[in-house]
Amino acid sequence: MQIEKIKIEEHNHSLQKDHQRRFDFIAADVNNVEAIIEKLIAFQVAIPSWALGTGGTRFGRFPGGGEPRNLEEKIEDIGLLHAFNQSSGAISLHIPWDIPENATHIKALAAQHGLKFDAMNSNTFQDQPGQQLSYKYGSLQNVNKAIRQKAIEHNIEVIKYGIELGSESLTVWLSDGSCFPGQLNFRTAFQNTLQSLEEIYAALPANWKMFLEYKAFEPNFYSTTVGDWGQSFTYVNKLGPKAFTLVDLGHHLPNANIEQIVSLLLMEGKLGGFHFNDSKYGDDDLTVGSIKPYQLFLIFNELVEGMDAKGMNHANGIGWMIDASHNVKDPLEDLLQSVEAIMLTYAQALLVDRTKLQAAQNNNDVVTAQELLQQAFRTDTRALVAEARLKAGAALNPLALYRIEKVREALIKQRGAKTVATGL
Ligand code: LRH
Ligand code: MN
Repeated sequence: MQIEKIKIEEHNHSLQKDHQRRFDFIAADVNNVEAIIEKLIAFQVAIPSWALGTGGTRFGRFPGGGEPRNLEEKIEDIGLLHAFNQSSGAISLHIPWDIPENATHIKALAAQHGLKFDAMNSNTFQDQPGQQLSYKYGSLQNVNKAIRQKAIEHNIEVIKYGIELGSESLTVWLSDGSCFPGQLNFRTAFQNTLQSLEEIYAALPANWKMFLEYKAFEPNFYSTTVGDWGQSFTYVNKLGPKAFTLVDLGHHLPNANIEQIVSLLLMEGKLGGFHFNDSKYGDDDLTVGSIKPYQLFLIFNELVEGMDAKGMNHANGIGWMIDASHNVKDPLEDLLQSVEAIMLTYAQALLVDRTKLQAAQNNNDVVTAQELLQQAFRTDTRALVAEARLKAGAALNPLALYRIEKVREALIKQRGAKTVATGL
């Protein structure tokens, strides 16, 4: 399904007057509004290929209908999102859930929808049908060298798919760890994992990056071999200049200060990418900004401050990706909401008066420093983000237009009510 340009123009025309009033109101208080709009237009968030279906939990899955049945339809769905907001211009594939049988065809189809291929994701956390060398006790950490070798070869195969598609990065998330004390020798697990990652690292093309994603727990519930930022940071420093740490917001222990982690990884030049989502308890993979919007703002505040301090380009200095799953909402509506939350929060972080903040910090003027951040967080940036969409040829209100155009109904009519997408 595609959305015609005329539908977007008619929608924008119907909302233009209201939008202009709101935009003029906020623009009056923002001194570099054009520069901010340009940054918002350039900022693209990669959509995970595994989050286009109604995911589930071990307790149940409730497909909502019209889910993509293959990689082509997944690319169409992400193309649709991008047509609505012009901020979702990349797709992140997960192998083997989304093997591009005909890479040339898939690459051309994505280009038709204005999509690039962001990080490729390997999968050594599931055994494939008939797999003899099981990952039950881990993959790159496994005490069995043949199993480690199998996992290394899988990652190198994923890099090959990525090269064919024009991707330039590999995300490695390992479920490896242990469920009980005594089950694992932590040092041996670390050394096996490092040696295995070194073989994968050696297979990276010169212009590629490796993102090592950490996670505190699940599916292992006593230890995880890449369990926190410190462990990931240790690995990527030992691996070399093409290895970076990936921060998935849902992979932290309760009350972790993620914005401080982000600030230090950026300072060390080892922050490679993000998996944006939100959570209240564990790795809940909920809609971005739906539970802890102020934490998301504080993270973007550190990102803008840290990237400017290093002269990094906001749009392509770091891998911006969503990693969410949808149990009760339409996946496309949920992804539209997540992209919107990311754009609104990035805009708020761009509004922070950094000169005044630095002065307040240097004078230990805690109240002024706090007020400067909260002033930006309490600024309604919806009209700024909408103006960026308008200028980029997208919809002023993507979610409203998605509903008006009855997109899900059309997808159910086209694909059926019982289709189930590969992925989580
Ligand atoms: C692990 C994770 C990882 C993906 C998977 C789908 O929890 O965040 O990024 O491979 O979700
Ligand atoms: Mn993730």
